Amino acid sequence: MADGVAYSVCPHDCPSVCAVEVDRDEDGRVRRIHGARSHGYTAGVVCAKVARYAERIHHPDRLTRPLRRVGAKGEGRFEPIGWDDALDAVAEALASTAVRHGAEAVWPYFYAGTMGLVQRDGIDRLRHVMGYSRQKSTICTTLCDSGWLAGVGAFWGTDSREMADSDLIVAWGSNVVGTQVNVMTHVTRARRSRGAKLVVIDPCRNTSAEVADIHLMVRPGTDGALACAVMHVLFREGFADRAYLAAYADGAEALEAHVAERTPAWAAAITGLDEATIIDFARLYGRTKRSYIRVGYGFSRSRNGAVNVHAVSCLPAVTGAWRHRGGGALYSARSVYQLDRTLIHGLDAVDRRTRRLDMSRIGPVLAGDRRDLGEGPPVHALFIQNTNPATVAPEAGLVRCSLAREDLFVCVHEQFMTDTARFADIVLPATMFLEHDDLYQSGGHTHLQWGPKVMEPYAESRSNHDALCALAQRLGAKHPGFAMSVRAIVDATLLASGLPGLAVLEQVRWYDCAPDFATAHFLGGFGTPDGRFHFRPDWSRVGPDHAGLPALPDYHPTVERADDEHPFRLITPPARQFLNSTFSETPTSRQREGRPSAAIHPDDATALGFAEGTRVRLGNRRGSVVVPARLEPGQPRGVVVVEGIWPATDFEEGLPVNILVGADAGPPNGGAVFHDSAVWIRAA
Ligand SMILES: Nc1nc2c(c(=O)[nH]1)N[C@H]1C(S)=C(S)[C@@H](COP(=O)(O)OP(=O)(O)OC[C@H]3O[C@@H](n4cnc5c(=O)[nH]c(N)nc54)[C@H](O)[C@@H]3O)O[C@H]1N2
Ligand SMILES: Nc1nc2c(c(=O)[nH]1)N[C@H]1C(S)=C(S)[C@@H](COP(=O)(O)OP(=O)(O)OC[C@H]3O[C@@H](n4cnc5c(=O)[nH]c(N)nc54)[C@H](O)[C@@H]3O)O[C@H]1N2
Ligand code: SF4
Ligand SMILES: [Mo]
Repeated sequence: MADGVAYSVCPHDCPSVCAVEVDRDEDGRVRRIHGARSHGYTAGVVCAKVARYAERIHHPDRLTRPLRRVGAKGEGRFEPIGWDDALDAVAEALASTAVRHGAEAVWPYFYAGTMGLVQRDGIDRLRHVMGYSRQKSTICTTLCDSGWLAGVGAFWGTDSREMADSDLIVAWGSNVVGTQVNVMTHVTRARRSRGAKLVVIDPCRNTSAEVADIHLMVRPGTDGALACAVMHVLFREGFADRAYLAAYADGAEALEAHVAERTPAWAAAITGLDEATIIDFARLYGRTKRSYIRVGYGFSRSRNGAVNVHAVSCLPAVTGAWRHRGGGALYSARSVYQLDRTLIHGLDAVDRRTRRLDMSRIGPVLAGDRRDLGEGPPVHALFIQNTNPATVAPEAGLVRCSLAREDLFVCVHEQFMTDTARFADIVLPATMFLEHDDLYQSGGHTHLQWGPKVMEPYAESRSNHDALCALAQRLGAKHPGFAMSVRAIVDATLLASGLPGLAVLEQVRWYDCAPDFATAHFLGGFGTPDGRFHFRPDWSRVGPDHAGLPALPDYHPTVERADDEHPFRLITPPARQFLNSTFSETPTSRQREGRPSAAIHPDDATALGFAEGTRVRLGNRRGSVVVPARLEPGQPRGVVVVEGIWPATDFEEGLPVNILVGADAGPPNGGAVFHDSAVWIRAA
């Protein structure tokens, strides 16, 4: 393969899905990764951790060979074996589990370690052909999806590049500087050319809040109250666009009467913001036609998250901001692609009667909770790709004891010896994105991109697709996708989707699938059945667990509330130098992040007798962790923040922060509640 610059796509689980240029040395080793300048959204920028990708792809601890467990489960002692022996052992374990307990006792478990469609979702093809348990993939987007679907009804919105034409950009519950840095490129353009304002709505004074013009430091889980009070002011002070409401929305009169009671004073008591701050923000939002809300995930990760997201999605419908260039909102653009995913996922082989297991509830599922298993068998075999549940899943304490069950077979296909891989019976080494082909879509922009293999696989690593095909052959799983290369699957998928094939995509690198202005702004109607924005959602269309959800946007007080025993609310946002649990192995990211800590308001710390660096124990009925305290004036009192999904091994007692997070499925359709835990704090 040629030296010099190679073109690809960042595969990590991030809305930006950057087009990248890989600078390699004469030996073909990665020197540095740059953002593609000619890509309208990437615009030459990638985050620092991916720029330093040499540290990850050439890391001395990368897995090189398949491994078989020789120590106790979770102990991390393995011996090398050959690929054939490893695949035989996995196939034998899956087949014998299916014979003894039924095919549903096998759970292929995956998420978005790579966002490449073939390498990420091909595991579904094996699942469906074999009749293994299906997966409800709730760990990230489901709560936000539910809230957005309730009112808007479709997954697209104002083009992210239109932020450059906005006068007011609101990053709502999203740490954009840390989690999707490219947003800032477009915010900066708007600031330079139009003097646009950036508002950040977040309990933490994080880097995004630092660079914002206005930071609204809400208490976690209270965004529904803030949104209602903003709407109160919008109606009261004449900022509601009544012509727009009449033409495009349903339930506006009921909403107006309802929010008349939701005053700024009412919201101030709930959110912790001043009444005047709420009114000022509402007026700024109301008088700015070109107002753009970038809807983040952070404020959805609570038990009332779907209600909060719906409440926020009502704002541009009240002001009619959708009508204006640079106005409206974006949560995710993922439905603009309209790809035919049959071949990738093996949708022609699905039996919809097969049970679906909720991935965020992997702890209760593996522990045999009947609410999850239904009438079906316990799970006796896991085949894991692209995710690290021992660290990242809720109720991680239960996940970890369950992964150690003697009657559970675990295979983990990974790039590193993660916390989860340590629990495996068989570990398989995986390629990284530059070592395999794939097709990428994005939530943060509208480009469908081709990311080719530009280097040979490291050591004995194999791609997810290759491992699945080899396993399918041993299991007798028949499907055309298992006999095709990734290139052939991508070509067939593009053609089946009515797009030019791979030969063309390869030349142009990306197709921009952006809808026209009127479609993007829902000027031909919203995605709901009647084409109107719904202030009064039919939650029963969104998910089964809808009983008790409020009829109109509201503060829905179902969070895990602080009480005398658990006086603090814990939030656990991602770290800038990590990508979920990834990059926690690279030296510079580790050095820049330091170590896990608990950010506490200085007044709370004083009341508890803590100083900077005091070792504290955070706990609740699910368990406890020990971390140093960090005094942080830029967050509300009564809130504690543990940033970064650090590996268990970085905590004093070897248990990750998610042991404190509940595995409750957020209504109405499930979803993990990472920012919704009540804890006590004591000196360790
Ligand atoms: N406390 C707390 N917990 C959280 C969150 C939070 O905010 N706070 N966020 C949650 C969210 S939103 C998410 S999405 C999850 C994500 O959590 P994870 O799913 O664990 O996310 P990643 O770290 O992106 O990727 C997981 C693994 O995929 C591997 N991988 C990458 N590419 C490939 C490949 O091509 N093949 C194979 N076989 N493996 C590959 C990586 O090495 C990595 O170990 O975490 C959730 N957990
Ligand atoms: N650097 C980096 N980038 C990432 C990731 C990463 O781990 N590191 N993870 C990737 C993944 S998988 C995802 S899903 C996205 C997530 O990216 P975001 O959309 O940014 O979502 P979160 O990171 O969950 O939370 C964002 C912010 O929400 C705040 N927050 C918590 N609770 C509330 C609340 O009740 N109300 C409000 N208003 N704010 C609240 C948190 O303090 C945090 O600053 O980022 C992706 N990008
Ligand atoms: S992690 Fe996100 S911001 Fe960083 S290069 Fe990848 S897609 Fe771009
Ligand atoms: Mo995520």
